Amino acid sequence: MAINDNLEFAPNFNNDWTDASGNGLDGSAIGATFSSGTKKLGSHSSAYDGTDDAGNFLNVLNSVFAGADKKFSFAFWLYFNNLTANQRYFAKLGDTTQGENQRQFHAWVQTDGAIALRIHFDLLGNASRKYETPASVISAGGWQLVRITYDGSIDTNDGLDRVTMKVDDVDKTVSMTPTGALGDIPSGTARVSTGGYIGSSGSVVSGDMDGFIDTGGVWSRILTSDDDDDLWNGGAGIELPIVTAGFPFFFGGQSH
Ligand SMILES: [Ca+2]
Repeated sequence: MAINDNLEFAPNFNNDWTDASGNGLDGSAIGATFSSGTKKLGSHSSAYDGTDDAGNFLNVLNSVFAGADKKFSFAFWLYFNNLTANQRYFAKLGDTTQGENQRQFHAWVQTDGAIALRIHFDLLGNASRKYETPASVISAGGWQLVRITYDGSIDTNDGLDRVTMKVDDVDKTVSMTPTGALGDIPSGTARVSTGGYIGSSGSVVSGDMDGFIDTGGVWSRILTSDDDDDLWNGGAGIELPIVTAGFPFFFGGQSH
C-alpha cells in the first residue's frame, strides 16, 4: 500500500478549504480563517478562535464511516493555543446543541492533554464508546501529528481493540469507556467539520478549538506503520496526496 491508496479526503488548508484527494469534497468557513504565520506545511494553516469557528465540509464521507465492519483512519497536524477547555478538532456530529440528533463521531483534546474520540452507535447518543490516550500527550503551543485508526470489524474487549492512536508517530495506550451496547456507526446527515462540530444545521458551532489545523487526511482503510512513517516524515510532515516521481506522461504518445 502507498499513502495515497484509499485517501478519501485531504485538506491542506493553503488559504482555501479545497480537498486535494480528488474527490472534490471542498468546504467553507464558519468564522474560521487561515494563518500564514502559524502553519506546518504549505502557505497556511486553518485557524479557529475557540468560540464559534469551524471548517464546514457538508454531509460527506458518510459511507466511509457508517455501517458494519467499516475501517478508516484519519490524521491531522494540530496546534492548540491552550488546553483550558475540551476542544473538538474533527467530527461528523450534530447533537442537541444543534437541535438535532445526528451523532456519528467526534475527536478532541481534553483539558488534561489527552486525545479523545467518541464513536456513536445510534444517532440519539444512547450507545457509544469513548476512547482516549493517557493525559499530557498533547502540549499547548506546538505542532503535533495525531493519527487515529478505527476497525469496526473487531469486537474484542467490548470494542476497545477497534481503535489505535499515535501522536508524533508514537503509539499511545488507548483506554475505553463503554456506554450501552457495542454496534456500528449509524448512517447520518451530520456535517464533517474541522475545529468544532456543527451538525446538519450548518450554523451552530460547539466545542470549538482554539488553535490551528494543518494538512490532514481520511482513509477508508487502516494505515500501516509505513504509512505513519510517511506522514510523520521525520517530523517535517507531508502534504497529501504525495506526488511521486515517475515516468512523465508528456513524452508523447499514449499514456496509460
Ligand atoms: Ca497548509
